[in-house]
Amino acid sequence: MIPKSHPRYKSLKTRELVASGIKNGITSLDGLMAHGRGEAFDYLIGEKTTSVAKKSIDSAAALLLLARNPIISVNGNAVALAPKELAKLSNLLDAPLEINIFHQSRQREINIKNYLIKNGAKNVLLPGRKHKIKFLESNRKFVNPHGIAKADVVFVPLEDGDRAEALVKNRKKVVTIDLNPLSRTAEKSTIAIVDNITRAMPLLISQIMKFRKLKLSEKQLEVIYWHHNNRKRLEESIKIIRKS
Ligand code: PTJ
Repeated sequence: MIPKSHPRYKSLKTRELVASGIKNGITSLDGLMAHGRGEAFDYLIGEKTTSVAKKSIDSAAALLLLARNPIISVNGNAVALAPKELAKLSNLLDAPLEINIFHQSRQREINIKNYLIKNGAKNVLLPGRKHKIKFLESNRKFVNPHGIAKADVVFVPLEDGDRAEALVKNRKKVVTIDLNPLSRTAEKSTIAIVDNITRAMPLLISQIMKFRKLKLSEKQLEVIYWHHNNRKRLEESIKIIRKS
């Protein structure tokens, strides 16, 4: 048991989630390394949601509300770290969750699906084996014809750069959460939220709820979205790291 008084309590509890994900057949072993990489960048941004990330969350909320066919693409790390929040976002937007993993395993896809349903998800899609997106060779090319294939906006936390780039080339708008502002995912995405998925997801959900409550028009949402300059936000995040 990790004592609450431990100075790195939060970080160690988050690690535990990834480790449990592996034990439960949700997360790949490689996911541990991806998590370690994320931890290093989290340390550098001060382990808190920066003002820059908050602005990107606003833009992402606006874009997701503007989407005609939004989809939430999930992998083994994202689901281990934020299962309830991913389910909540899916139900809130009426957007399916589509499982899309890099390290191929049908059994893991099924485990992820069951885990999301257990955490409140109502609409979970598995990738098809016939439908593919263009410009991608890995297992991530397989998509569901009712999900990513027809989506205009793909929300995909903790992505790999190849796929973010391929999705954009397939004319999708891509929203990601990635702690590394230097990653190709962050660079290629339409909107990159440089934050930990565990902190950004609740904020994104509450921002969407706030915009809904305010009954913002499409025009007003478009203004918020068009205000986003991904390159500038990444540069601002890098500045924060330099200062720290
Ligand atoms: O379940 P699978 O098979 O699809 O595998 C998933 C992983 C994440 C292992 C796979 O997509 C992968 O190898 O990813 P990468 O290329 O290592 O990229 C992971 C990115 O996520 C890195 O840029 C990390 O900085 C970032 N990251 C890691 N943990 C977090 C994070 N970003 C936000 N929150 C985190 N907790």
